[in-house]
Amino acid sequence: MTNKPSFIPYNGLHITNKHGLEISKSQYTQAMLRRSVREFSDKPVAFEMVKNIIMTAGTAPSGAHKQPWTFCLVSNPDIKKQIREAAEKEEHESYTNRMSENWLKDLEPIGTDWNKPFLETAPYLIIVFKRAFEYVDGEKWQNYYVNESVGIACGMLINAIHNAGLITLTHTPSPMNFLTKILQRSDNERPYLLLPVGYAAENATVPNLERKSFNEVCVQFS
Ligand code: IYR
Repeated sequence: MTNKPSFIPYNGLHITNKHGLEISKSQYTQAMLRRSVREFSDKPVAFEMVKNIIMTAGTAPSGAHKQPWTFCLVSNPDIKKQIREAAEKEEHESYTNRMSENWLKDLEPIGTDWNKPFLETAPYLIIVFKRAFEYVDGEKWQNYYVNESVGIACGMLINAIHNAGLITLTHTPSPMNFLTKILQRSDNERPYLLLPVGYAAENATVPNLERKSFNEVCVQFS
């Protein structure tokens, strides 16, 4: 590995203004159709499709280009079952004792509870781990902006899942240390997010939510 900068010509997309405007509109239209869906079909998903999706997420920018992420891809039914059982145990405790009254009230319109059947129904679970540091010749070497880097990669992952016609939701059992144990991760990796991936169940429903308008999310300084 060299530390000297080595630059090559930038070879991005070459798109005209007009076409760029059309593309941005159709991307927005497509993004508006993305929803967190909790009812999964057990219809199989091609491994190649999930592989492409994960590799797309891995193109995310990261602090000092350290790419501080590991995507654990689980399709093994025994491991999915172990994850479901452990997640539901934590979630049951959270919904019963840990979450505030306000928090539970905020979740009412979304209709979630401690039951997580999708952890077994979805053909794939992607468990994203952030890599806090690397071992280099047995020594700890810190990574940088790990939360930002992994957060961006997860956003790209979710978009890629949606663009391939699949569904997901961001499942955040808390605490999620059990994933380190079940997936036998090293101490430089910390669980970050769990994403079930698959097709929507027939007649799946989603909460009737509205998204903020442009003026609610953007303050312009022209
Ligand atoms: N982690 C729990 C609770 C939960 C919390 C929020 I904030 C949500 O937007 C949805 C769920 C769960 O996954 O059910």
